[in-house]
Amino acid sequence: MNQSAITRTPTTSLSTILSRQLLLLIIAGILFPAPATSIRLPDSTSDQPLSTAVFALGSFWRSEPVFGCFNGVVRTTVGYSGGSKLNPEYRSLSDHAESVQIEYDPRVISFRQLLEVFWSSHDSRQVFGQGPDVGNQYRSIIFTNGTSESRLAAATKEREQTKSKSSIVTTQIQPLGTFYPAEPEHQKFELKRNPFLLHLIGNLPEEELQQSTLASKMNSYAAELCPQRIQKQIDAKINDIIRKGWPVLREI
Ligand code: MHO
Repeated sequence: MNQSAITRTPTTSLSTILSRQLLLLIIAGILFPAPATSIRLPDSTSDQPLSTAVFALGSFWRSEPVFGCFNGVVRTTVGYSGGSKLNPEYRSLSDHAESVQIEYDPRVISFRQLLEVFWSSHDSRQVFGQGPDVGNQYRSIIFTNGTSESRLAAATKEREQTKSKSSIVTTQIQPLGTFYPAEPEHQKFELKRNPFLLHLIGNLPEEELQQSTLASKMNSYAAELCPQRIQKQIDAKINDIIRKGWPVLREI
């Protein structure tokens, strides 16, 4: 995992592409009227058992795209965890934190690598908040499954703390209790703000969108949080699709 790849310099490519989206939608509407524009292609899911990790690192609208683009990440879901309230909801999450659940193939990406993404993607020293989002629901937490994950989490937290003694790393480490998936409008939030990209992957219905690996990646792309190399690859694919006039992106 290349950490520097995680911190991307902004590119204008996505905005250039998006400025052409209106035109494309018009062309697509002419070439592929309503039924044909919602062609749906199932993701190829592997038969291998997946592992699950859950992290809290501020607003889950952003936490989800932080992880969604990495190879080996099969699915991301936002939700609530870390508290005691049963069946929390966005407007009444009580003592829970906004969290992201990552289902991943451990042969491709490890918990250790996900931890590195976690540490490099937020400010673990801000007390109960991330940037302007302040409050208990935005606290930083690593949820663990078992002792080896707890040890690894603790070791990386210690390492983070030794980087500077002038403030405290506030990240909590706790065994994962229940993860409650959030309401649909919070899932793939960045992707849903972008009708062009939704259209490009075939206007998947909600359940398919939530299961889709491609949607997780495109959610990261929409947030411009894919590693730069992948962000550029997707730019190129989209440009190619625009040139050919075929509006469905099957894979990255
Ligand atoms: N700063 C965000 C927080 C949203 S969140 C999912 C906002 O626009 O309200 O908690």
